[in-house]
Amino acid sequence: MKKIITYGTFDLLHWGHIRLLERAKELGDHLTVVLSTDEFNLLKDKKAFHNYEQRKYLLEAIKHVDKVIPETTWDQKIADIQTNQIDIFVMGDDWKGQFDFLTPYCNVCYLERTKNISTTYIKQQLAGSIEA
Ligand code: C2G
Repeated sequence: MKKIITYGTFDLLHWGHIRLLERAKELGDHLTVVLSTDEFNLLKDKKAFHNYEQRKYLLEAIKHVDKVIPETTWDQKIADIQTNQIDIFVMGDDWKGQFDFLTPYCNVCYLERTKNISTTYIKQQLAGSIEA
């Protein structure tokens, strides 16, 4: 069984996220998503609209996703790869090069980021449409 892993906040789930998960799963047989906790998001300077449990619930409903576990630190990736016997680490190419240190432990694959959609864009559009 070829095992894939990816990381993220996945807030306000949109088709860019789904396309990433879909393409990641196509690389193997089992996809683990390591989901940023609300506390870890603070370290990423992110404030998710949906909390961890809500984001986890959404991800677990996606057919491409087999397992969701928490991301609590920047430093857990090597242990995650070893513990979960991962073959391929996948991230969008906005992270290109950032995780090459993982190549001794598994293949590292950066997939093209989907253009013209992001959680930030959604928030900005909604903010603009709602009267203050
Ligand atoms: N993504 C994408 N296309 C978009 C938006 C996001 O392919 N239009 C990808 C990102 O590249 C990432 C994944 O979807 O691989 C999740 O995106 P975020 O939730 O923004 O993840 P991020 O905050 O970058 O967290 O330790 C790694 C971090 O947890 C990554």
